[in-house]
Amino acid sequence: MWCRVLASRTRLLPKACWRTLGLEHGDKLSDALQLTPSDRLAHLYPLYTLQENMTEMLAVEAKKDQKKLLFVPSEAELQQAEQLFVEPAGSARTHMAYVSSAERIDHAPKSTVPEVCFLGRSNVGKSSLLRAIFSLAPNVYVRVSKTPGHTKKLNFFCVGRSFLLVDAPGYGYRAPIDFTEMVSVYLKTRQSLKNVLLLIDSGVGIQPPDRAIISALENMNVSYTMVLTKSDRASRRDLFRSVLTMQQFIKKRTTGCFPEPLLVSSHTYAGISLLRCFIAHVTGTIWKST
Ligand SMILES: Nc1nc2c(ncn2[C@@H]2O[C@H](COP(=O)(O)OP(=O)(O)OP(=O)(O)O)[C@@H](O)[C@H]2O)c(=O)[nH]1
Ligand SMILES: [Mg+2]
Repeated sequence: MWCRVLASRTRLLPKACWRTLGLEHGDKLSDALQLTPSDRLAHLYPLYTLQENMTEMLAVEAKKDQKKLLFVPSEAELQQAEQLFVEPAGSARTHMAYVSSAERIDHAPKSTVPEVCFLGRSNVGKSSLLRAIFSLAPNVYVRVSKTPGHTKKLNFFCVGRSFLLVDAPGYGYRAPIDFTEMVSVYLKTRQSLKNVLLLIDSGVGIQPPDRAIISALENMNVSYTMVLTKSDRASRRDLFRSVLTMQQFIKKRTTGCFPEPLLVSSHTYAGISLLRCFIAHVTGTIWKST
């Protein structure tokens, strides 16, 4: 009962509630498909639902900025992407795994497959997001910590032979001393890097260190995508404000940024299926038909 009240209020289910509802994890698409249509929509396409429900709150000016969402794959496409992140039954070799860590680019694994890097301020939730993405592969362990500055190296993870995902150290507070050298050389020279997911805390918004990284990415002509994290912590009103501010920032201040932010929670798994599909899309592993 508590879960249902909470769900109808926030439309985002806390992780613990999945079990109470008789669902196993909450990170699987099949679990989300058992939710009521509106909860399912909120879980799978958080930005879409947020925009739909908040239209009345918008001032006329802001309404002009409302546009049709660009990345809305079908549930079948979400399912296809999810399969990439599941260990195939009976497979002799490990499909998904931690590969290695690098302090310098010459320690990085060979760049033979497309790659996506998770970048953002210390504590924004990079490692947690990778952990949520790999939640269907129990053999992959991604370290998460409450202490900012926990990740010190570039950590590489493979998803079959399809692509690599890279967990980067955070910038800003307690960043590694050699952060700029390590990460900027990586961003400049890594041929296989297809997209940087730039994580921004949805309750905090873009901060001065983020602006510095955004201008570096723009100068280096690196394609990147804004990902608003920790959506479970902010109210719907604040989330909506963050999304709107972000959309306006992307439109006015960027050229290399994907024109639509993604909204995720690594705790409730809201938006995780969509993010998996986005990664599969930018790495060219599956093609979105719509
Ligand atoms: N409520 C909530 N907390 C989160 C979420 N994602 C991460 N956190 C918390 O934020 C803290 C930092 O998470 P990490 O994933 O280690 O952050 P990071 O960006 O990898 O941090 P560094 O490696 O230090 O740069 C941890 O206490 C997480 O539990 C989320 O979606 N919701
Ligand atoms: Mg980390």
